[in-house]
Amino acid sequence: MSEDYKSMWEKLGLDLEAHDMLLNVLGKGYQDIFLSQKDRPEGMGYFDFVMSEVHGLRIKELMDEKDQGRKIIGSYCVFVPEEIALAANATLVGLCAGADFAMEEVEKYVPRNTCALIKSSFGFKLGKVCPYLEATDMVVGENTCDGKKKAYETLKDLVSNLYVMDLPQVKSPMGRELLKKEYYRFKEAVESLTGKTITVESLKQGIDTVNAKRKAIHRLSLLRKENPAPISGLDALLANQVFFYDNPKRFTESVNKICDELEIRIQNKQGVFSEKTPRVLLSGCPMAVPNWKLPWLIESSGAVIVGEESCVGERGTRNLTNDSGRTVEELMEALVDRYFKVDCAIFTPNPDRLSHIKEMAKTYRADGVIHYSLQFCQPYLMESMPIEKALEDNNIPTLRIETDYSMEDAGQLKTRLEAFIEQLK
Ligand code: BJ8
Repeated sequence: MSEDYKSMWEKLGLDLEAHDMLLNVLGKGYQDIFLSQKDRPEGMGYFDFVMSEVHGLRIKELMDEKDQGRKIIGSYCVFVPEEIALAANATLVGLCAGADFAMEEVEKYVPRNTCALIKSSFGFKLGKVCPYLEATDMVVGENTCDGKKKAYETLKDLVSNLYVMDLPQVKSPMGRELLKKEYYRFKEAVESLTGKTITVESLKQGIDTVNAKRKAIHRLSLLRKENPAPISGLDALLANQVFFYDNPKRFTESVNKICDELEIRIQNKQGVFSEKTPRVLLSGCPMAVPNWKLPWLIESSGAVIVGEESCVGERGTRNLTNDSGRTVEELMEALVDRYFKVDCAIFTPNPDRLSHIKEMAKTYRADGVIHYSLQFCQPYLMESMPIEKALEDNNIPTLRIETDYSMEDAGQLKTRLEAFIEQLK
């Protein structure tokens, strides 16, 4: 990394030594997990570049945007509408929370038995290693699971610009009304942060930009239904992860470029795994960068992942927003409609999620489903049991995995995965 970046990180208040350590681990992990794969699409070169510059060039771009008066908003959840941020001349970035960091310090703030994702968000702040978090003008937390809601009460003392969005827990007319009120409150907060009033044109443009990103991901997903699989699950997951922090227009172009290449691969029957490779659908908690453990273990145990039923995946991207509204109010209604369909496990009851898993298993021709929950994540752990039962009743073999970010259980997981994959064969 160049000296320029060092001074940028210093200005952002990062702990340079700890940050170097993180980048080294990240670089080594990326090398071992991604770059060692065979026959990757050439278009993945773009994502390799993005990852190599994830704390460099992209942060520099964000800092340049800030110099020009644009605001940066960080988010931990797919319920935070990027369309509203873009419409008010702000950039929305996902805050990763996909690795353990400064755990001893973290456990002074949250109990040991808190999910790894929440702990990681504290670790990145306390360890001073996340330039995205430090570059933000506003960080949005959301009242989703109990862990997150309570954690934000503590995080607000560590992150001075934390804004908390309330979210419904039930898909009722009252729940929809709450979401609508919260989106209007968020719109006002963003407008007052940027000093820019959202107009019909700017909101429509924000909607179209995010829809284009989602459409590109839909195109990529549909190509994964082919056999042999034209792209690995790891590479597709990476595209879904980069979705959250790359420049939206550039991201859309890059994903479409990969799709052009994959279409040619499909015509030539060229896959990354043989036609006989068992195909699995991964379902459950979101996998934030650099949480690649489980997909890596699955694909190095002889299966290919053909879809992700996850917020870093199809749960987050599946629906588009209707952009035909002619007033700000109509467009806001369309946003509420779109986001209210997200079937996160914090909702009760949550039957749409099961239907979606079944539908995905069929569309992507999966031979089985691997349900992934982070340890101590009550919503997804609770849902995993009835989901397993319902899928098995439908003759869809299912494996339930509960894990965290450490590599301690890698050997044990691999043994279970190999046995499951053997069964799929
Ligand atoms: S819409 S899934 S991104 S809340 S893993 S912190 S649920 S205890 S992340 Fe999520 Fe929004 Fe829902 Fe999606 Fe809690 Fe579970 Fe931890 Fe989780």
